[in-house]
Amino acid sequence: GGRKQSLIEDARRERSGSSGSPGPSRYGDGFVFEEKQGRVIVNVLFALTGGKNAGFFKTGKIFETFEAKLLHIESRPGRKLKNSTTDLEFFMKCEVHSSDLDVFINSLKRVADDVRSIPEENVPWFPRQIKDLDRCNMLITKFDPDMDQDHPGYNDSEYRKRRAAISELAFRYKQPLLFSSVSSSFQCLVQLKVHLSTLNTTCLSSVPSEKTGFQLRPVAGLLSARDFLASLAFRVFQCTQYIRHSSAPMHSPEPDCCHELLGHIPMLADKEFAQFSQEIGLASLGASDEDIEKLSTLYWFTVEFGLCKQNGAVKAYGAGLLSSYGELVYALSNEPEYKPFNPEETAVQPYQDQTYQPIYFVSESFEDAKIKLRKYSANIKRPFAVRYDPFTCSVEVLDQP
Ligand code: HBI
Ligand code: NLE
Ligand code: FE
Repeated sequence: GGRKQSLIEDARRERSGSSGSPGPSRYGDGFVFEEKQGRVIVNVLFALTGGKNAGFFKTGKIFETFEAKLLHIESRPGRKLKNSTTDLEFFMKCEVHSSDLDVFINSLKRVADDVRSIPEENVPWFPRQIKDLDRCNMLITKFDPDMDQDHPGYNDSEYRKRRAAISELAFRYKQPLLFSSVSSSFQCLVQLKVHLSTLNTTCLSSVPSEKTGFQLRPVAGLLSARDFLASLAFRVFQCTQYIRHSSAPMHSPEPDCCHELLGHIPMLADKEFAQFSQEIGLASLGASDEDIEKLSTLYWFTVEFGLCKQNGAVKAYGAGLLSSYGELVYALSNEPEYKPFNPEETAVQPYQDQTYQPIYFVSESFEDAKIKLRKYSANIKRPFAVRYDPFTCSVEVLDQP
């Protein structure tokens, strides 16, 4: 798993075990598919190996024959299968006659490899237990020093090598069964051989964990908003370990350990703030893509770039401001636009993540922001409610249909 993945979140994490939509009929692989007027929506995954690129057109023929209505298609470079390397992997969401489903899948198996069919889920997968966070590893390809020519580290091969090594450590990280800040920090220090230019954030995990129970977990880079927010529900903060390029210290569009250390970690050691963060996380579990987008915008304008009144003066509390001297000065300069924090309005404010924000939202107090956010979250439509059980570090799902 891991790396720059997608293929619709790895086919919703390969349908993650027990949860799922109850349906009237059972097909092929033992999966249950939802049937509507004789048709089913199915996610088909397959791979093409050994230069068999013509295979793609053969699969197309099969879609045509079975009158499969294509709803979505994605591809990505292949990975290692048992003994061969696949050239490309495909994900196709389509609608077929339910009576054709088995033959349709079997036909695909004749022209492609590793064919799997997975029913469409009506609730997106989400982690139920803290160890499920090992699967919340979908990275976004953005601000990547290897791919983005504008990245300040693009022409610095030493920097890129170091980043790759640090990423590798984060990819291999597994949630410990019993969290111990001492042992995990020790392990990381040994693995990293204490590279002076790469401050290790895991060894600082004990700071918030002693105050609020928040844990820091190493992550290789920018995660999808869904995975990033889901971790917060478990009081786990996905923390980058690498440092920004020395040529651009005042502002970086991507998170780095300066941002985590100066911005997030002190805030997560605050009880009120930790709760605020966890509540955004809990609200995100199983939410629709639209609601995830809104929650992540709210996160952006509060946790990252929030301003707040204190004794009548406007102060910055957002981590993105605390870690960027350039933007901090700008945000408090009266030059940008300021609006009162109001979740309904803030959630749909377009934002950009390349440079300074043109607009900031100001809360009356931190308490006020928390109350407003809680009200907003309660209105997000989900067919169930969630509750976090701190004793088992798991999410209880209540009144599921
Ligand atoms: N991933 N690692 C990491 N760190 C973040 O701060 C982060 C992220 N993914 C998305 C994200 N922040 C925000 O832009 C919101 O969308 C949640
Ligand atoms: N712009 C911030 C900084 O330079 O520290 C990082 C923001 C990460 C979202
Ligand atoms: Fe951040």
